[in-house]
Amino acid sequence: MKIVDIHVRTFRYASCVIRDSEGHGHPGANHEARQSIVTIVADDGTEGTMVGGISQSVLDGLVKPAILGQDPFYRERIWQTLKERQRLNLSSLSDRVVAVIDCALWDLAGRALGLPVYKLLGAYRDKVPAYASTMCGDDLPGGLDTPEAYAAFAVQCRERGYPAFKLHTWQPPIPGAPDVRRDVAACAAVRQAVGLGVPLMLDPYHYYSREQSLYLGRELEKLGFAWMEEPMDEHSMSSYVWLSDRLDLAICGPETVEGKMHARAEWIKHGAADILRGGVGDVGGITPLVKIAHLAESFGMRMEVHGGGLANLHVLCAMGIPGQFYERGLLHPFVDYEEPAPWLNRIEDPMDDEGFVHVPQQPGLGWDFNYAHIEGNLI
Ligand code: LLH
Ligand code: MG
Repeated sequence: MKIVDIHVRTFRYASCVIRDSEGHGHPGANHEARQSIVTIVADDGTEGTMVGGISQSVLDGLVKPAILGQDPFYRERIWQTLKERQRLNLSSLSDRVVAVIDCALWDLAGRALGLPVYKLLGAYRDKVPAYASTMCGDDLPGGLDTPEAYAAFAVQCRERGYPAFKLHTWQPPIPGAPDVRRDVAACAAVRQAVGLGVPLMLDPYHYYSREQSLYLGRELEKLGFAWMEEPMDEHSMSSYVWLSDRLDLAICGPETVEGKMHARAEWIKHGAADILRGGVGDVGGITPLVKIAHLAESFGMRMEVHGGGLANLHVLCAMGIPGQFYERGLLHPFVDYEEPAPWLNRIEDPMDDEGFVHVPQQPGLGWDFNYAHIEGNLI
C-alpha cells in the first residue's frame, strides 16, 4: 500500500465558545469559527482522517515530501522522519501538526484492517471513567465566577455521573486573577459540596512562583486533593523537583513543555512529577504517547492523559497501567457539552450514567463526520 494524497479541508461552523486574550476558552456570543480536518489517502482508496490544521506551505514543503509514496503502515518511520524535519522547522512543523498526521495514519491503518485503533495498539479495556474538567474561571454571573459557582457546578457534574472533578481556576485576563487564595477558596467550596469521597484535582494559573505553588499544594493536601498540575512554568524542571520534594500531594506533569518522550524521561529521572502526563497533541501523536505510557509503566508511575478526543481515548483503552481517568471537557454550566459540534454527527466521547466514556468499535478512530456540513461550508 502507498500514500497517494494528503489534503486539508477547512470549513466554517457556528460556535458559542470564545477565546480570551490568553487563549483560554469561555462561553460567549454565537459566532463563526473555523475547523480543519486532514485526510491521508492510500492507493487502494483507504483514507485516514484527523481533526486539526496544517498550513498549505507546511503541507507542500515538509509533509508531502516525507509521506507521499510511503507505505502508510510504516508509521514509526514516518514519525521519525517528521521528527527529524522539526529540527530546522519547529516554528511551523509543530508537535500538533505531527500529531495530526500520525493520528490520521492510525485511523487509516484501523480502517484498512477493520479494527478500532485501541485493538491495533493492544486493547486493555473498552471504557474509561471520566472526570469533569472545567473551563477556566470567568466573571460571568452564574458561570464560573465564584468559589460557590464551582461548588454548584461540581454538584451538577456529580449528578450527571462524573466520578471526579477538576477545576481550572481563574487566570489573566480575568479581573483579580491570578490569586492563590481565591483558588484555594474554590477548591475548599468544591470539597465541602461533594464530600470527601470524590477525587478532586486542580489545574491553576501556570505561572505561579515556587512559594505560591507550595502554598497551594499544602492547602490541597488538607483538602484531600488527588493531584495538582502545572502551577508553574514547566520549562523550569528544577522548580518542579523543588515542589515535589516538599509536598505529599501528587504533582502531575509535564503537560505543555516541549520534548515528547525525552522531556518525560528527564522528569522521571529527576523526580519532578509523581504522575506522568501528556496528550496526543502535546507530544506529536499516538505513536509517542504510547512510548510515554510504556515509560511510565516501566518506572511504576501512573500517567494521566491530557485532554479528551478520540485519539487520547484509544490510547487510554490500550494502556495497561492507569491512566485512571479520561479528561472530559472543557465543561461550563452555560455550554451543552452533550450537543455535537455541527461538523460531527455525534460527540466523540459519549458518557454513560456511571461516568464511563466508551471507546468506539468502528474501524480506525471511529469518526462520525457530518460531511454535508463540512462540504457545504468549505473555505
Ligand atoms: O489553560 C487552559 O485553557 C486549560 O488549562 C487547558 O490547557 C486544558 O487543556 C488543560 O490544561 N487541561 O488539563
Ligand atoms: Mg492541564
